[in-house]
Amino acid sequence: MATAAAHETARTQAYGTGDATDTTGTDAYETAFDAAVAADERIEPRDWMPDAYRSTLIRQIAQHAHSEIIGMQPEANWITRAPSLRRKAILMAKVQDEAGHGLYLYSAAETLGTSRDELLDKLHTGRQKYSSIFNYPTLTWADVGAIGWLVDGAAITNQVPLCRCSYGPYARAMVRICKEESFHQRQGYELLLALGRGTPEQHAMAQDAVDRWWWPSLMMFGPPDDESPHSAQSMAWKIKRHSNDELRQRFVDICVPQAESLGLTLPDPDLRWNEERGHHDFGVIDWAEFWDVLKGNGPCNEQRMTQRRRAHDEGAWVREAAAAYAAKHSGGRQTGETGETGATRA
Ligand code: FAQ
Repeated sequence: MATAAAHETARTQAYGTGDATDTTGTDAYETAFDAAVAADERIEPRDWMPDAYRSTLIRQIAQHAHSEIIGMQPEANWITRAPSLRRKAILMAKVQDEAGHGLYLYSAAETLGTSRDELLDKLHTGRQKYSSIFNYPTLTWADVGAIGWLVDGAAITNQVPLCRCSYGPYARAMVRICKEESFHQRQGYELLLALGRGTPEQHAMAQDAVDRWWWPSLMMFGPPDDESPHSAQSMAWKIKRHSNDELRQRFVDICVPQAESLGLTLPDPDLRWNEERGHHDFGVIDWAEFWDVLKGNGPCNEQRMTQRRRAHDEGAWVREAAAAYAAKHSGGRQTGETGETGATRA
């Protein structure tokens, strides 16, 4: 672990030269980068960083952003069929929040020298992924509750440590995202609680949703540690703070008492408290299913991508209008304050 003083010296030597193109200083740059990571400081967009650090971040942040916008689809499926005005308003707000998360994350990725257009193109052409979880269907209203409780719950467990990610823009985006995800998790829990305490049919519907979403939620954390090619390096760079298996275990431990309070059963006969480990043991995850979903063979992969490409094409006029508006108003900004620009901004 570098001391703060050592880090400061290395940083000044590297960044203080002011010439980022000076390749003779690469070692000093690298030393400063390593020292900043070791000292738990944030790497910022203009700081020097190894190419592989940059590309790992672009891969992870882009996949995360894509997950947020594709994740709007399964829940949006229920907006028109929400059982009350209150539930509908909540669900619409949640789905809009996911779009917002996508925007923060695409913006964070853009600070690394890529563009949103490029990232979306990679999503649409299958060169970048989105989370496996969104390839499962939402068959009943209870699925909205199960997504909130389990999927948002898993997302928070994974993402709270990302608020301490070494890359500043990603870490800062995660702070707000986690606050909103926390509200999403609670709405799902409250929805399932209402169904669980409802009629026998409603209880059965809630149980069926939990039965279908439990295992895919555990897969969200990624492959087991010994099959996770990126974890070791990402943890060394402090992009990831915990391994996939550590976070999965944390999630299971959180969910067990919550399921009991809901009066619902987690669909795993091997789930039991292990006194020695101080954690719950749980059954074997079907990793063949996980890899198959990643290959595009999940129940909804095709539907999600078709819908995404269609939405992108249908949104072309919005992007053109926004670009025309920005071009028109950038003139006002450069030449000082025009009445119209001022009024628009107010
Ligand atoms: N799905 O070596 P690792 C949400 C891939 S947001 C698909 O372990 P890494 C909010 C991985 O990319 C949910 N692919 O990789 C919401 C890699 O592929 P590659 C999204 C997966 O990056 C709620 C390969 O497997 N959250 O839910 C998955 O170190 C409700 C090897 O894996 C994030 O993205 C997967 N589940 O760790 C929205 C969080 N897991 O490049 C709407 C940020 C792994 O070798 C409604 N991301 N892969 O071909 C992360 O924390 C990490 O990227 C992990 C994977 C933990 C997902």
